[in-house]
Amino acid sequence: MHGSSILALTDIGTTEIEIDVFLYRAVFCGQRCAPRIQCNHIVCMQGVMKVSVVIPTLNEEHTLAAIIEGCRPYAYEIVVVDGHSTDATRAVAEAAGARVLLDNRKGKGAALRLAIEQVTGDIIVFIDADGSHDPTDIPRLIEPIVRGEADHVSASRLIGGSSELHGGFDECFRLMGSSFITACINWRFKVRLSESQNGFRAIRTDVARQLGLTENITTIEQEMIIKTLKKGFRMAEVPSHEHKRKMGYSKISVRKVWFRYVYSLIKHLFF
Ligand SMILES: Nc1nc2c(ncn2[C@@H]2O[C@H](COP(=O)(O)OP(=O)(O)OP(=O)(O)O)[C@@H](O)[C@H]2O)c(=O)[nH]1
Ligand SMILES: [Mg+2]
Repeated sequence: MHGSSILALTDIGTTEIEIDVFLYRAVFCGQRCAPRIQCNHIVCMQGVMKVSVVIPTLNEEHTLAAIIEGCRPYAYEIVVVDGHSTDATRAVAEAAGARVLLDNRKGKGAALRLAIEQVTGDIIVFIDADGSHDPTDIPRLIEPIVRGEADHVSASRLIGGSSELHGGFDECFRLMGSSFITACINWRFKVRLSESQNGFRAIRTDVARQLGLTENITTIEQEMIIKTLKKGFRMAEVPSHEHKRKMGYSKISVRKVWFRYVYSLIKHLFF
């Protein structure tokens, strides 16, 4: 039954896709399309969907090329939004064939907001450049959107595991803070998410543009989730393992920004 339900579609635009019409499940054609960055479309019951992968970067020259390579099989376009890196990040991005945008120096949130306005795909996948997220999880991440069951899907390291979130006091504080914020969101919207801070997420482009996002820093992650729920869009989660940052340095100092998380949480939850 399964085999007979697979419909082979060729030459849709510049790509080849096979779609399981019973499961509405897109099968990516990574190897065949790998050399070309703007070739992948996903055919599903909602028509043809294009994935724009957005990678925010700030001095990530060591890990960026591998992330771009990893995302390429799933991406119609790859957009790197750079925070005026002082290393070779932009050169690496350009050499890998990504489209490069410069943010307004206000932070990762402002960078993502800029990209949301600029992408041309139907689904945006946000992924960090430090090697924490696994691009091979992209099909799983977008599947609830492709199946028409969700508008916004967050990867969860709380169900997928993390090699980064445990051990020291900093990690302990982050885990407690992030769990508290998630619990507040769950209580306010009567949902049961496991996490609210993951930088690896997929969202329909039209939905992202309707959210009216305002955060300039990493508080954008919780703002995206809260506004998705507040506006009645459908939120989903999938497990994804969080790896240790492979190279470079963390741009977040919890001690310096924790009050901005609390302020942003109260503001977006209740006002
Ligand atoms: N464009 C842009 N990207 C940024 C900025 N700050 C951080 N980033 C990128 O956003 C992603 C997440 O930043 P990280 O420093 O890894 O933050 P994090 O993953 O929450 O924290 P760690 O767990 O400590 O790594 C990385 O790809 C950064 O390069 C910024 O101001 N502008
Ligand atoms: Mg990181």
